[in-house]
Amino acid sequence: MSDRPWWQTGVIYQIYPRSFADSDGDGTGDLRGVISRLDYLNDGTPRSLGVDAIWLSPFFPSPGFDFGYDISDYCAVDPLFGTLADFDLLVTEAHRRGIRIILDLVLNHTSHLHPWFVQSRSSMANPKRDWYLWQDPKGKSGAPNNWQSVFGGRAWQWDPSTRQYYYHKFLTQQPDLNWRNGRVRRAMMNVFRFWLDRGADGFRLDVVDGYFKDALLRDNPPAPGIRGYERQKHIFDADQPELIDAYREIRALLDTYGARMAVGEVMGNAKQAARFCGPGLLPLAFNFEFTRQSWSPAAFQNAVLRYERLLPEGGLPCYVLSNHDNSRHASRYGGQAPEARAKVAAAMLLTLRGTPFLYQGEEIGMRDGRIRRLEIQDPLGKKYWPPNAGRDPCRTPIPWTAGPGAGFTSGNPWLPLNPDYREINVQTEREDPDSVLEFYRKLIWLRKKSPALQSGGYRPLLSHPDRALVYLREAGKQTMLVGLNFFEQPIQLTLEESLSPGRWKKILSSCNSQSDLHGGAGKTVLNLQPNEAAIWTTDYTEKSGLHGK
Ligand code: TEU
Repeated sequence: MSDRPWWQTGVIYQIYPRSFADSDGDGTGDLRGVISRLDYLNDGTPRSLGVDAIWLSPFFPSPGFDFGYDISDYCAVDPLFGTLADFDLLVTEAHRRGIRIILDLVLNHTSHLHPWFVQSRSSMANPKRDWYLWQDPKGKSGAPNNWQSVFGGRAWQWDPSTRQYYYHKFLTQQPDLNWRNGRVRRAMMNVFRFWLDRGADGFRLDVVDGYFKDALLRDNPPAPGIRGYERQKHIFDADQPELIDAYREIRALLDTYGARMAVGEVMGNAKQAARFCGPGLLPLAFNFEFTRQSWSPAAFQNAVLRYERLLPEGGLPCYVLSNHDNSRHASRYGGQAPEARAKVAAAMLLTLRGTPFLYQGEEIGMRDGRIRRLEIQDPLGKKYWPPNAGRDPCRTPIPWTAGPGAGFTSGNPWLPLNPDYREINVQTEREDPDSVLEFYRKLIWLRKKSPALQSGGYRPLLSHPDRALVYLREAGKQTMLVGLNFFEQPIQLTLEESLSPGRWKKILSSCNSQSDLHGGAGKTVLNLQPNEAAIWTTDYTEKSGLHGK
């Protein structure tokens, strides 16, 4: 249907392998578990979810202090998740189904047990010393500057053996690499090549705006915030000018392999994310604004309008509602009818302009799990409990069935199953035509058939921004009208903008309502049921296939 690259038209699904599917009964998910669930993700028929690519959180060798985001070997598979042969099989089986594979490259830092760091810390004369950021003590505190770790405390660790500090943006077990060292940069490019040569279709780049730090290591200025890291403006420990050249080098390398992509995890704000993506730079960059919004149509409308203005020509939005670092949006937005809100959120994510990323479990309306103190695994939770249980609640195992181990494992799951897994699980929802899962499935398959939803223009209808999100998606002769009611009451809107003449057939509704519209000169009255997500089109001919079944 489209001559655009797959990452501009497809739907991408994040898999956190540890919690997705366990094939060997050790209580932890693995690559063979992912293979066993590929038909669920996309078997080429509308019975499957229909996603176009999967992003796998790290499965590389790691001591696991940060659950795989502390890597000790970039070019292997941790035995916990399987073998390189399992990865090769996953690529083969996924590609056979038209599913592309995106790997999670953590290139800002390694594990402290990576051989590079072990050598670097062994002596000041070691050839790898300058692969990391070492500094002499300074001033009273000793730390070279005021930089803070994202995980709390100073970002400098004293190493008594060589009597210097090393920099770590995250845990002390995650020393930052020195990207200004050409050997480091070449080693990073070789990591890309290793996985591209094995068939990877793209990469999610962890902390992509953190690779370079100020050469003079200047103190960050203060900022109003609640704790350490948030109390600074991150103008010297991230977001350095050299990033652009590095992104150009990465993009050029990807382009030599054809149709390969990268999506940057930008810790900064939407303005920085917009700056990093576009022609010649990162193909995509996450905009995390949706994870920070209240449940309000105006809040989402403003975030979208702002971002559409910020993006460079050719830049594509990349919104997410949930991921492995944030509370699940079905819990965040809750409300009296969480399933209904989950469907409205899904319709927004899957019909706005851009490439949508889904997080495993959101398609069944999965909530955050309940973690007792003794069950906490995440270092953030261990450090800040109570009240912060860390990220474990959004990382609990996927419930596939209501049966033993929720179909996730035959062993003892590494995190507790959600208490509601007997009601909220894939099998139960596949048998319920009104489930969240069925609505995601219909949306994704509708999106596949609609050039307007996949890659059309975006035109907001702003008559009632505080009451509903209403917008058009247009491509050629096809126009889709999306209406999202965020409230528990029915609403009636009179659209100031006139709709093209003719009958606008409602082809999808999250509550199966049938109210069609009639366009033409003058104003159109649009009705939405409580918490209803609805899509209309005038292009509902058999040819278009837009019948929403
Ligand atoms: O996260 C970077 C980031 O933004 C997180 O520090 C986030 O703020 C934190 O998880 C609190 O919610 C990436 C990975 O997604 C995260 O899982 C890793 O812990 C982190 O980098 C270090 O690699």
